[in-house]
Amino acid sequence: RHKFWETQPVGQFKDIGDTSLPEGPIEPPTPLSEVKQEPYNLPNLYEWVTCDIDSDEMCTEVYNLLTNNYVEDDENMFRFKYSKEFLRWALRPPGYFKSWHIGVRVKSSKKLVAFITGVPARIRVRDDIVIMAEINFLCVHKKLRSKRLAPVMIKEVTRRVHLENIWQAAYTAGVVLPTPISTCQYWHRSLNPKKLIDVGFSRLGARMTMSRTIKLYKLPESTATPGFRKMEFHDVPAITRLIRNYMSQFAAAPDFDENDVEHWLLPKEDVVDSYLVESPETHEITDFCSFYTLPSSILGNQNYSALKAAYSYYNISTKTPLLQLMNDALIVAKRKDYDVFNALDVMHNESFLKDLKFGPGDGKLHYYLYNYRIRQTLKPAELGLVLL
Ligand code: NHW
Ligand code: EN5
Repeated sequence: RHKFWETQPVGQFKDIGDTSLPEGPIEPPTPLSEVKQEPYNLPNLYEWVTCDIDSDEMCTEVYNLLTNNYVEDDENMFRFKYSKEFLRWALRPPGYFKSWHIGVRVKSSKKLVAFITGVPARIRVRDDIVIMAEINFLCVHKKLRSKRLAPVMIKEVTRRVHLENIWQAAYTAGVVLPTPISTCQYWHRSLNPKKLIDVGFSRLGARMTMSRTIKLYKLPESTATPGFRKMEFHDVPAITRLIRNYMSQFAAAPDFDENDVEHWLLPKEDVVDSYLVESPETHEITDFCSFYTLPSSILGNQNYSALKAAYSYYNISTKTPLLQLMNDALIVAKRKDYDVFNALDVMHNESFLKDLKFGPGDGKLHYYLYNYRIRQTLKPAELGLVLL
C-alpha cells in the first residue's frame, strides 16, 4: 500500500490500537558520523539546490513554483498562493538552517521543479519537550508527478535534519498517510458572502436569497472588547507568559520563548495579525488572538483571480470570553477586506465555531509526527499546534 512510508519510522496502520508500544521515539538517534554525508541520488536530469530565500531571484522562483503547483482543494477550484513575504517569515524563524530549504532543478535549463523545507521548533508532547523539524512546502511540479520524487525529497530533508542532530519532525497534510496523531476539520466563516458564492467557494443555502445571506454574515463596524488593540513589540514578554501558561493544557503544543513569540506573533503586514486585550484599569494583558494571511488563486473565474483568506492562528482567552474575542477578530478581518476567515477545530475553537456562523468545509487536515509514537490519537481539542 505505502511502499515508501512502510520503510519509515512513523506509526504504522497495523499498530493502531496496540497500547503495549511505548510512547516516544520509535528509533534511537544514530551517531552523527553514521549519517550519510552525500545527498541522495536524484534521477539524472535533476540536481539539488539549497535555496537562499533572502535572495529576491530565488524567492521569486520558489514563489512561482508554489503559485503554480502547490496545494489545491479536491475539485481544483482554488490553489494556495503564499506571498513572498509570508515564505520569508515561515522559513526564517529563530535558529533556522538554510540547508533545510531544499530545491530541485532541471540540470539543463536550471528550472526549479521541486521544493521541500524544514524549520526547527521545540514541541512539547505531553511532558516531554522534543526538538523537531517542522516540514512544509513539499511540492513537485505538476508535469513531474507520480515519478517517486517525493520520497527522495523527504529522505534528503531527513538527512539534513539528522546532520543537525535532530531526530523528530512534525507535519500536516490533507491526505491520509501512516498515521495521523490527530485529524482536524476546516471551518469557514464568510466575510464577503457574495464573492464567495460567485467564485464557487460557498453556495447559497436552501431557502436563502443573496440579500438574506449578506445580512446573515453582517458584522459590526468596530470591535466590542474594551482594551482590544494590536500587539506591539513591548508586549512580547507578557504575551510569552500568557501563551506558555495557556499552552500547558494541550497534549501537543509549541514551547515558545520570547524570541519565538517575537518572530511568530508580532504583527507583520499581510502576513500575521495579532491583537490583545489590555485591561483599561490594571493594564494587565489577559487575552490574545491572531490570524495569518494565506490567499488562494481562484482557478478559471472570469471576474476574480484571488481569494483573501485569514487563518485562525493562536488564540488565548483568560478574561474575555473566547466567543467575544473571536467575534472581534472577525470584525478586524472584515475591516481589512478578507473574504473568508478559516479555522481548525483545534484548542478551544469548537466553543465558538457554530455560534459565530462558521460552517464545516470539505477539507480535513491530518497531523503527523516522524519518529515519535503517541499511544492514542488525539482529539483536535487536545492539539495546541497550528502549522502554516
Ligand atoms: S502537505 C502539502 C503537500 N504538497 C502538495 O500537496 C502540493 C501538490 N502536490 C504535490 O506537489 C504540507 C505532489 O503531489 C507531492 C507528492 C509532492 C505532494 N506528505 O513523488 P510521488 C507538507 O509539505 C507520498 C508526505 O510519486 P507525487 C508536508 C505518497 O504517500 N508524503 O508523488 C510534507 C507516496 O508514498 P507511499 C506524501 O504526487 C511532509 C509517495 O509520496 C505526500 O509526485 C513530508 C509518492 O511519491 C505528502 N503531502 O508527489 C513528510 N503526498 O509510501 C515529512 C504524497 O504511499 C516527514 N506522499 O507510496 C519528516 C521528514 C523529516 C524528518 C526529520 C527527522
Ligand atoms: C499544510 N500546511 O481542501 C497545508 N480546503 O475546507 C496542507 N474548502 O477551502 C493542507 N471543493 O469547504 C491541505 N467551502 C489541506 C487543505 C487543502 C485545501 C482545501 C478546503 C478546506 C476548502 C472550501 C471550498 C470548497 C470548494 C470545492 C469549502 C465551503 C464554505 C462554506 C461557507 C459557508 C458555511 C458553510 C461552509
